[in-house]
Amino acid sequence: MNNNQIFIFKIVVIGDEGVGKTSLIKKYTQGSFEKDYIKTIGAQFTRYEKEINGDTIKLIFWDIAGQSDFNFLNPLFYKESRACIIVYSLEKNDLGNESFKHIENWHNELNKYCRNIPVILFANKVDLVEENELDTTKIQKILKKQNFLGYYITSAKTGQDVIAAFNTIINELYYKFKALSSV
Ligand code: G3D
Ligand code: MG
Repeated sequence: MNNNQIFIFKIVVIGDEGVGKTSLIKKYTQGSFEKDYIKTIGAQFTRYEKEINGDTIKLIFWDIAGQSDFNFLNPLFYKESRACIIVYSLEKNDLGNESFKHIENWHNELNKYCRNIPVILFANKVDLVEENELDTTKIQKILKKQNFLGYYITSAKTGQDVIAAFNTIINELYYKFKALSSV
């Protein structure tokens, strides 16, 4: 099999303002990234490259710059996304509660523009709560209902599970497109 292939994946990172989207991308890309901002769409994108089995994976993470809710995102934001990360915050306050409630809204919005792309859920800011007191049945329920690929409990602050979480969705894409490219 040819192992010098290049794959380019656009991944959109969505969720309420303040849940940690930008911090998570920053943590994952560890400073070795290229960042840019598209004013007309209100989005920023971060380029990052990694290697899997000798293949080059060029990643472009899109996230919303500043305030934007699920009703006001430009369709161009979602265009040709290969995967989606929905982030909410575990904080026990309005931001945390609202961001969990809005997961479905974000997912519905995504589905208007991207059909059948893998979606993974990040429950972020775990450093602010007692992890052993977390009610994961609530997460399991939404996972099943929305048919998400899976979920990770993360902290952009401590770095907990951030790399594993991103790698799961990236590996999913890589093995899918690698298989397609070799038929
Ligand atoms: P957004 O891009 O989703 O809007 P940001 O969110 O990445 O800008 O994060 C919003 C605030 O939450 C930031 O604080 C950031 O430092 C903080 N934050 C993000 N992730 C975590 C986390 O996992 N744990 C903790 N404790 N804080 C987090 P400021 O104060 O800079 O606004
Ligand atoms: Mg941000």
